[in-house]
Amino acid sequence: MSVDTAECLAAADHLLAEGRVTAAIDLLTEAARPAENYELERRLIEIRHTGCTRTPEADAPAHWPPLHPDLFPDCDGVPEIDRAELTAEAMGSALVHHGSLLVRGVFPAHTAAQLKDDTDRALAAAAERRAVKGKKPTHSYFQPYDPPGSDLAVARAWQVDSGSVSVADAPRVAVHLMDAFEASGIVPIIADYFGEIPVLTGRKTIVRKVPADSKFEWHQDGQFLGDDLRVVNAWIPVTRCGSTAPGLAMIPRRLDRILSTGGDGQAFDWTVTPDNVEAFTGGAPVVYPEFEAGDALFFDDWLLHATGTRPGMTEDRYGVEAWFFASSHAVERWIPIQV
Ligand SMILES: O=C(O)CCC(=O)C(=O)O
Repeated sequence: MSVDTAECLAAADHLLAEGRVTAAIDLLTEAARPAENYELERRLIEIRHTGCTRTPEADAPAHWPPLHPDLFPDCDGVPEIDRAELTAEAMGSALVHHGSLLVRGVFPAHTAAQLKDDTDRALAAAAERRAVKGKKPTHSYFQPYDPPGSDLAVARAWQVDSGSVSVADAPRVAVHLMDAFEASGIVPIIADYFGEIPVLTGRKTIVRKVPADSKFEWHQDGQFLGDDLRVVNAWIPVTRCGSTAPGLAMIPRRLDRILSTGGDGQAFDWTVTPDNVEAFTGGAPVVYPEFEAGDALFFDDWLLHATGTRPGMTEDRYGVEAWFFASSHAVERWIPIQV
């Protein structure tokens, strides 16, 4: 450990002792940004988790979801706006009346390219770690994080095998992703939408490489995220998708319940059969939006969706899935982290 690293860690601890969590995060982020530094990056994850600022439940909005008029009354697909038009009202209106909101241009091209590269590095570091027998190496791009209350350990191998890494396990990726969110300006909008401080889930916020021939599995994330949720997912492909690479297949509707799951031929107990989808939605058309790198789809626990694999697709898709929770309703096992 270099002297600078030791000094930075000590300075951050000093700030934490004074209760200044955000200042400690800012200090370590500034120090970690220029070059890989495992000690600083890893400490950042710990502080973001253990020091996470939360809104007390008594101060959270009494009513959920927030009430908004339908700002997209003529839209019978997915409402779509540009980043400059994004407001908490647009988000709330689209989610509650249409199930999701597509926002163009949330991450610029250079950020998308960096996160794609980060994904490859994180997956390579995870593979490298698995191949090492005996004492495992520490690595900025992959280091399992298993705080009390988390059960990421049970999902990790499956997750990595399917091309995903949680940001809680990828300390350097977390630095880049937090910078990307800061530059995008979406966190204050999500805070406005929640009416309180948001946190990210370190476990279900992931970078992912989705193969061209991925399985198509209908699901709603509310099936497994928990009960009494106040969440929004920023689903952000960092490569173009929807035509030659799988984007997202979805029913562009606000649903009001979690559909029954399991059944013949389903790989997981949280997926919904195509017959059930058809029966429940009355045969509503499935949409497959096309995305440029850096566009975002915002949706919540109710949206019925699947990886949008279609015959003839030839390219993989890279992307970020970032689940924000209203901090008063954060769920411990999903590893809340300050954003
Ligand atoms: O990225 C994908 O292909 C699937 C995403 C998904 O299922 C989700 O965000 O819940």
